Amino acid sequence: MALLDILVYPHPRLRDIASKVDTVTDEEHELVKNMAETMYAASGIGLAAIQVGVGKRVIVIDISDNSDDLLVLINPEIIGGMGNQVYEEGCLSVPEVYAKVTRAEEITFRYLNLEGKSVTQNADGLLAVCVQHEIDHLDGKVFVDYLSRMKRDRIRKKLLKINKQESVA
Ligand code: K1U
Ligand code: ZN
Repeated sequence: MALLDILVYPHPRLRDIASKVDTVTDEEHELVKNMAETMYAASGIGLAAIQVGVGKRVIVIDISDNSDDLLVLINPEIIGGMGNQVYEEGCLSVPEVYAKVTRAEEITFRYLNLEGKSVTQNADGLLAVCVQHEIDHLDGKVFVDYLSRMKRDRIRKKLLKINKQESVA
């Protein structure tokens, strides 16, 4: 297993649109293992392949208290949504920034599991937020896109400054 580098906003590859996986092979199994390891090491509850520079529609999520309930979504699609909820979101690609985002409260989503089988599932609360946040990543969208231009610019400048300091240190 290997820890992968997480791209930091405003990295241009976070704007890439991920491609569908044709067949779930050993390559996807290996990617999922490494993504899960990377997510747990970073104390995250989700990670999309785009965030580690891989343009495939693959997501890992674990919202359990003990980090022992990994959900793997391949080619996920939201097929239904109801209501609204506001949640203070974070993102491993936007370190130390938290902001309220409004999303659907309840969703129905469909995906392929690691065995390549199609699964349809309902979610609400944090899982619904996380699935929507991660699917956004696969479509080149970051949660700060929901904020005002002023807030987004402030975050962009702050992270560019930190990145610059880290690259000369
Ligand atoms: O970078 C990511 O996409 C992962 C992200 C998932 C997420 C968290 C909260 C709301 C929406 C999506 C994170 O894991 S951020 C870090 C984190 O562990 C966390 C932040 C807020 C609440 C719970 C966890
Ligand atoms: Zn994120």
